[in-house]
Amino acid sequence: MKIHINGKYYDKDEAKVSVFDHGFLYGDGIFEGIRVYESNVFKLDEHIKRLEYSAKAILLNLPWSHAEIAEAVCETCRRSGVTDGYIRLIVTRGAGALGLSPKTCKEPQLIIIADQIQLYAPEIYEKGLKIITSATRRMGPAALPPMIKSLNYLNNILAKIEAANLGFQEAVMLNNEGYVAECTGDNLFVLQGGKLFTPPVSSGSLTGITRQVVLDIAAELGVPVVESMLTRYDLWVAEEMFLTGSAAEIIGVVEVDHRKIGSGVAGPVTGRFLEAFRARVAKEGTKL
Ligand code: PXG
Repeated sequence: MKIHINGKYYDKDEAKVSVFDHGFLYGDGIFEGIRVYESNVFKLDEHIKRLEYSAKAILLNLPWSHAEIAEAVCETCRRSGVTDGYIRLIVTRGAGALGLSPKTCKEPQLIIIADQIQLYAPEIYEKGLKIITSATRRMGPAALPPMIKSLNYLNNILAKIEAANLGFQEAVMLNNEGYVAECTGDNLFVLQGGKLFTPPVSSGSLTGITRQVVLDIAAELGVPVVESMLTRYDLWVAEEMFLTGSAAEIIGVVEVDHRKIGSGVAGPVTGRFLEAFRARVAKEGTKL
């Protein structure tokens, strides 16, 4: 494995950032989680675009062009021998003096790791996930816009811990108004009356790239999609439900807050979307 840090490649044990990096001290930074399938980096341009938007939103000037970042991602995969896996791309504010102000941080750090990820055991994709709603609300756009994929994940981590403490692997997070936003690391879809429903990004969720792929697949399959505010009730009575994310891909949900969803196994529409998704990732993407 070779890790990219600002244009240089290091062995795993040699890849280090300063303890004065504001990414470490304050969570002052942004990231992307990207997948590579059969030597194709999936939706690389979309991920870099979102990274650029995140950077703009936190007033961090990226000293690298879109093309340079794309090449660095591919080169990290090549040097790490990763043809199928997970790419973690991080941009931190860089090392500076103690204190919140980013003014003393002169050089942002671009870190790229290519490795493996398995969020859920393979059988969960057939059996489906059981999840709960967490009492921890999703941070709202007035505090920290959830569209920014920032290094501040404590909000989501607290919800994840809450779920784990109750024996569940994932949690639904509501926004401040009590509408469904998303899960801790995934967007969410429900099927009702032949239509897919998903909270709009304005509910306070990440502009998920897998979410967009699902919208594209829905158009292709002729399944209508409605982006509307959802309540917990809408989840409880859903015919099917699934989560989407670069790490989780498309995973069926079979129980929410102890209410069985559909027949209690991952539903047929979920299956069709997962199949269509797998067909896309195998052939689309930026060639290494
Ligand atoms: N919401 C949140 C809060 C996320 O963090 C998604 C939705 C799905 O977005 P994408 O663009 O991936 O479809 C995410 C992304 C991990 C991991 O290490 C988490 C994500 C992606 C990759 C890895 O747990 N979440």
